[in-house]
Amino acid sequence: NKNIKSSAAIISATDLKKRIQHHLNSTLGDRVICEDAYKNTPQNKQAYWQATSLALNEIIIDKLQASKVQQAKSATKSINYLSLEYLMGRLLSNNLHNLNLYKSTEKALKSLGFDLADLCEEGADLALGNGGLGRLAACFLDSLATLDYNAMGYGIHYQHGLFKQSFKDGHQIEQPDMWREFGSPWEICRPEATQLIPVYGYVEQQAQTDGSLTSVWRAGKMLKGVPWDIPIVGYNSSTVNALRLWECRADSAFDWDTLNQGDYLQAHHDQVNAETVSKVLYPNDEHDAGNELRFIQQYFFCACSIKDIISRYQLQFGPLTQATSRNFADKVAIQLNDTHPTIAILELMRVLLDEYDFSWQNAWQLAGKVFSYTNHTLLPEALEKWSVSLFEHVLPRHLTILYRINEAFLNDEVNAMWPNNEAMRARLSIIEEGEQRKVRMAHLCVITSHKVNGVAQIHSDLVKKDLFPEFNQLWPEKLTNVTNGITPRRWLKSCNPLLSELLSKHVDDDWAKNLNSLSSLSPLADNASFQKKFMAIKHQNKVALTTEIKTLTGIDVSPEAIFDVQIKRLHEYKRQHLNLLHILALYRRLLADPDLPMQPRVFIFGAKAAPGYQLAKEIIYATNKIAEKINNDTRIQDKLKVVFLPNYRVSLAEKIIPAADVSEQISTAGKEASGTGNMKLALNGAVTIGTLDGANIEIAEEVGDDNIFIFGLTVDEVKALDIKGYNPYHFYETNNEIKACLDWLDTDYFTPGRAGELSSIKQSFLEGGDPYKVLADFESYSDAQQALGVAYQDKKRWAKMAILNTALMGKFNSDRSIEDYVKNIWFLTPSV
Ligand code: 26Q
Repeated sequence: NKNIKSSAAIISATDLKKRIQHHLNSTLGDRVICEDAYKNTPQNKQAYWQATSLALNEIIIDKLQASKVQQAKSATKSINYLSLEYLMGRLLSNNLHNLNLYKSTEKALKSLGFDLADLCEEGADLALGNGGLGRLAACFLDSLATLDYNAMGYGIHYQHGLFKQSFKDGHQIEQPDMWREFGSPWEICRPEATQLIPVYGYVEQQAQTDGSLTSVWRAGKMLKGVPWDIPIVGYNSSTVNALRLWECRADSAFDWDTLNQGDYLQAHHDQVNAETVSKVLYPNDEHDAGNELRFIQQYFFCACSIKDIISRYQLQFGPLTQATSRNFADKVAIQLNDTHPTIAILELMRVLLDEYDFSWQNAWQLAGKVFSYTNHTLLPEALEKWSVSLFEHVLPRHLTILYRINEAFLNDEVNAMWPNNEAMRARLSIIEEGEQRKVRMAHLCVITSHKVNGVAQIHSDLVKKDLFPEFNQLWPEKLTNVTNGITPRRWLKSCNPLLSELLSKHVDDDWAKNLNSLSSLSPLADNASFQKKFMAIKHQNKVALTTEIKTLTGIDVSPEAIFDVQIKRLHEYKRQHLNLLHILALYRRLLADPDLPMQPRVFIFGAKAAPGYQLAKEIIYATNKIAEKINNDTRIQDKLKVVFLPNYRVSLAEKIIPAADVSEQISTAGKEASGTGNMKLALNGAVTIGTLDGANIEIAEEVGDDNIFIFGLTVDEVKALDIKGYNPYHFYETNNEIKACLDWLDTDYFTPGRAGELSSIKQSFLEGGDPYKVLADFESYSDAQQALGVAYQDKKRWAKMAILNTALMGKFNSDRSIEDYVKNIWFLTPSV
């Protein structure tokens, strides 16, 4: 094993150079213009990026094969992670770091006249996800390979990932993401693992010889799933796993021969129809979009993955039968990343019953052993419900299985605990009765899974107490917590090379693996010379971001200012508009007193709004308009700047995070399940201003109250306020600053000649009832901001806080999260 591990390390710069040149000349068909004048054209840089990636992927694929052999030999249990989303970002730099080939590749490229860091910028982000949930999946894949676990990620090979964002006169414009218009050097197509997926049609009752009836599904249409594998390279480990993404195509044999005989053009239309299934990622997060295509996406990918899991199992361990089903459960675990892949449960049941002749009892028992489910949200609008009629239309056989699961659950388990309790049956049923009957996907997940976890302690507590109290009564051991984490490889080692180098000088251990070892820096937090070095690096990163800001927006900012960062999807519950309201207040204070003593501040936003989320788009527009006014107002002497960076994504996060002084984590308490940006920013030495919500609570526990700025209502206070009846007008009428700032939004001050354009935000606070308690938390937030500004001016105090934040983030290594899953939910052993 040691040999596999070190094989990459011994590849020299000279060797790498040869490999890169080979791909330039052969694979890419000599696409490069060699004359010096053309050397650094975009076209050439793209070609060199591609050749470098191809050369690297060749090395990676060798390791992938070796890992497969090793995993087969060790016969270890595998984890199959099912997720509709993976936010992988760029792969080149990360893969080089994880293989310990960054330095030699840098050298190889230098001798060819190129800068590696510069070339890394050529790669498109793999943006096959919306936000937190998708990025978490990517961090988990990194950790699984790093810890030598046998893991496969399953997802959809979207032709278009999350939309690209630009601004036109302050408004968000969405453009399609073309990440693989000309292919991607990281993908391997696996035609031999293609799957055929039935869909639509009807169920027939067929009499058996013994007189019993069985259900036979006569499908109306076949889809073809073609897998593309993206290798996942562990950090300093011998394991390379795969992310397997399914592309949907028409099953030409089926459609051309049986359905469309003689109708050549219709057959082509069917092909186009099938391709829409994997065409585009739904850009809604935390909101159920509920239409047929999304439903078919979910089913298509679940069905492909379940078939693939079974066929991989059989290839290694022999036929799957009732007799061997125990072995299957010992070798296969399946994790559902939220309810999006719930149909995998029904599909496994269907396959076992209809294709492997399992009894109901055996199939149900097996499903319970293999599946577990992660809940990522408590927001009611994000809890998936699909109409029974849609289910019936698309998956008639699965619906009959679902009914049977529900019946058994209600009659056996619910009735035993709450005998003859109709209200309880209605509450816990997988079917929600009403004008339109609906399937509650989360109920099916909880009823089936052996474990259900939330993603931070407080969130998991709320899942037990508020979301599923009865399920928790039924099965007290089932609901549990696994606090999220982030990979320190991407979110420190690769994105912040200057800080990484400093840390490596002062920490003996390999901190990128054992992040807890950074705690040995704590004594240095007071050390003047270390403080100086640490803050000099922060400053250098800020200078780099200053340049980026200028390029992207044309705005001049000073690296001497506080860089205050809020980067995440745009949502009312995340309260970007609380931040904005406070900016308005600061601006007002400065206009009233231009000599107000205040450390200059740059407020930096990055956020995409779901295209159909009107208010979110208006918050973006308002921020851009207010920024325009403030940034050009000479009266306030550059004390305040506001920057909204367009097209926030993983690769932009990697530039912003190392340069952040302040991390805004200001969701209404009880609404943000965990957050993971909070961890990334703190790890890079940003100080958090935040509510007692999600993982902020655990971050505060780690760094201590002196090194974080906590404000606002607690979960219990929010609940109490709701019971008492929250009246936002109270704050509007009694707080002059709030009133003035909100009334400002009605004027044309920020939108000359077009008064009222920003009024909807004010309305959401007043007539709209301020559902996320922005006005209630405003004063407390403003006070915390004030205290933070004072703290920043004490250079030593601030440096100490920043250092301690970096030093004390060990808990939030995603390797720790994975080990929690392994010990309590998956029960894996490493394959090396
Ligand atoms: C559902 C139905 C139809 C269409 C879309 C959706 C949908 C898609 C994405 C619903 C939710 C999501 C994404 C949720 C998400 O990203 N949640 C975040 O998960 C992170 C990782 O656990 C947490 O840190 C965040 O707190 C949580 O908001």
